[in-house]
Amino acid sequence: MAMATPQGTPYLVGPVPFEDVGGGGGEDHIVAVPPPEDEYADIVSAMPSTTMIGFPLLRYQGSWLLKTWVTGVLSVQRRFAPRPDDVLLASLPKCGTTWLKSLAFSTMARAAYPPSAADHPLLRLNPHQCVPFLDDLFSSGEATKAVEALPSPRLMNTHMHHSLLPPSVTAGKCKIVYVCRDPKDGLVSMWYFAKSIMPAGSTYTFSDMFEHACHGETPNGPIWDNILSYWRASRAHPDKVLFLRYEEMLLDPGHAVTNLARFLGVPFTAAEEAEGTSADIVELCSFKAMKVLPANNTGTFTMLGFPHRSLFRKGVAGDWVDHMTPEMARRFDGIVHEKLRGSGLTFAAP
Ligand code: PAP
Repeated sequence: MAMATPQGTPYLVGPVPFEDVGGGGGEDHIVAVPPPEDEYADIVSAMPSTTMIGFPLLRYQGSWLLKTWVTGVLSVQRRFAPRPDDVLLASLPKCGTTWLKSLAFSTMARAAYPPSAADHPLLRLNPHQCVPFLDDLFSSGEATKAVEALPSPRLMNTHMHHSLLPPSVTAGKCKIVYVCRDPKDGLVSMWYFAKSIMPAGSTYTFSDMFEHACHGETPNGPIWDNILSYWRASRAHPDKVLFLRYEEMLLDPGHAVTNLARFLGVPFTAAEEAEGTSADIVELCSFKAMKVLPANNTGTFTMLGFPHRSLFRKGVAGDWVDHMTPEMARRFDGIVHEKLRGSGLTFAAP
């Protein structure tokens, strides 16, 4: 968004689509230059490892990280310099990241990009091209600079546990919005995502992935630790960490957007309410509207080589019923229930 200083010089106000201001190069911005592997080689080589769906996972500070994101996470911990007006979106993979990116971007940037405008960035760009993903980008010095050069307020996202974030972030320097989803549906979503990039002839099954998940071995898992880390932070600092639930957002997206805007310090004005701005945001970011856009149903991300359309599969709650036996669901619910015991957070009763 271009504004004018009192002297008349134009300057940018964020959030602006990352793609438009230096994250450029289309999907290729994801891997701009080789990662600084040498710098972290000793730390990385000491990390315990496993493999899930053919992807190497490394254990770091209590979390399982996709090997491809490890150098980025280490760089975020050492180099990310938060600004007071930064907003960090956080989630487990496959739990509502894309939707939250769309909603937060269109809410924060609505003065520059009215949600009903025919040239809204989300009509031509994938939400991931608008909001930079730190864990991957920070593995590249060039991409790190692009994030640093973004105009304030910046909007970014991470899959890291809250406990892995740099102390400057967790000390409340910036606001964090976390979206959590029934872990069973997250697993089903991950399965379809994995299938879209699995090598032909792979014998890996949903049951194999389920076993890994029961042992906490999923990207950014254990699932319960990732969720709990943000749940506790939101309870301790409700003004700094907002905890959203995907299922509640589906039930009442209008309420979710109003709540989000208020938390981010940009509540809808009476005039905006009268004009239906929040409803326009809900519509712009709805699964139905986003799924049919060329930016979302054609093309492939360089990162992990997955197709854009894999991010828009069904967008519903409860799809696990068609993929897990009642026994699997009971077992997984039981594990999660035990891990969350005493936290005040619950999913389905086991
Ligand atoms: P990511 O972590 O790789 O970015 P993420 O966006 O968190 O993925 O998860 C994708 C899920 O969000 C998909 O769920 P499904 O497989 O169960 O269908 C996808 O359909 C859902 N999703 C994406 N956009 C929306 C949206 N606008 N509204 C509701 N759900 C959405």
